[in-house]
Amino acid sequence: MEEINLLADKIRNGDRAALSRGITLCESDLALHKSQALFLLDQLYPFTGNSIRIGVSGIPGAGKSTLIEALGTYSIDRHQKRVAVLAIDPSSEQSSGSILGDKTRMEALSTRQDAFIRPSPTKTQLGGVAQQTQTAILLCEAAAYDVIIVETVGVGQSEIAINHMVDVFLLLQIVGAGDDIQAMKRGVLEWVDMVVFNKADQGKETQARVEAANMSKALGLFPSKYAGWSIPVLSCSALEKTGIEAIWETIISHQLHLNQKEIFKKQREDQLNNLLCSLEAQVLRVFLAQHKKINVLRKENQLNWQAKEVPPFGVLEAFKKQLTKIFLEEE
Ligand SMILES: Nc1nc2c(ncn2[C@@H]2O[C@H](COP(=O)(O)OP(=O)(O)OP(=O)(O)O)[C@@H](O)[C@H]2O)c(=O)[nH]1
Ligand SMILES: [Mg+2]
Repeated sequence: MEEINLLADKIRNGDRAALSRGITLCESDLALHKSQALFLLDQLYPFTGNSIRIGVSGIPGAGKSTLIEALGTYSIDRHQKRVAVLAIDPSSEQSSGSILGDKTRMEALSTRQDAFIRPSPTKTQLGGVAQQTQTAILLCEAAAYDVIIVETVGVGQSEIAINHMVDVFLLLQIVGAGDDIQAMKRGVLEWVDMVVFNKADQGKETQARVEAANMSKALGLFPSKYAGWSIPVLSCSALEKTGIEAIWETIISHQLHLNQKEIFKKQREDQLNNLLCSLEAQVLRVFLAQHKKINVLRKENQLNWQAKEVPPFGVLEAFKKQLTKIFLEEE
């Protein structure tokens, strides 16, 4: 594991190529890489946790990437932050294609020395993109990025995943699109910490303020995620970079709120626990897939129902009993 120690040192020293290699290692399905990735994570774990983890969600074309670029550039220029951008693309779970794909290039931000941009992981057999994004967050923190922004397309499942890995979850709406109703219907608001109406430009500034005020009123009827936090609704133009400072300040006051209410520590523990459970399930799957006796049983069961000697679903019930027997014998 000497080379992994070296990789960990390089990541901590801000070597971007090493950080990319580390993230790729954590995305790999190879057994050797899996062990190396866990070792790497343990080397880096003491240096994680010192960032603001921000999730940005919204329908395709809402302007998520444009906003992340504006917010990232702002936090580098005005607050001397180092910014990492990651993406969760739920479509890559099903195919190796990616709907975020090239659109996550963020040209202006990507040229900055203090920014690191990583596109969505592609499909893997074991982990899933949520788990891979969580390990990428940890690696970026160890590399001293202090603002980590995760972009995801709003399609339900990915919003739940993102909610389990960030401190603040920002829902991006488009002025005039009537999304407020849509979002409420989908139950997304249960996860949201702040809402921003984007594209408040080209004569739509007033409309944006009206829609934000209306949504704010409607949100007052919803119970908020944390006691004492009423969901702020803002407006901005990611393109013209207006309203960015207010978004940043809201993120900071949300962070303060979590700290004051002592929610922050618990939430971070839950995030880690969530990741460990997902990695543990992966270890179990690999273990079971390689277990000789279990594999013999599975083959037998399959042959039996294919020969119509037993009903296919009843086989599973019998399988459960057979497994219990195997593990009792092994104890
Ligand atoms: N007028 C206006 N257009 C914007 C604004 N922000 C983004 N756009 C435009 O909206 C389009 C989509 O922007 P993106 O930032 O790629 O949107 P996205 O939400 O990341 O899209 P996906 O990654 O495909 O889900 C682009 O043509 C942007 O130029 C804005 O504030 N005002
Ligand atoms: Mg995008």
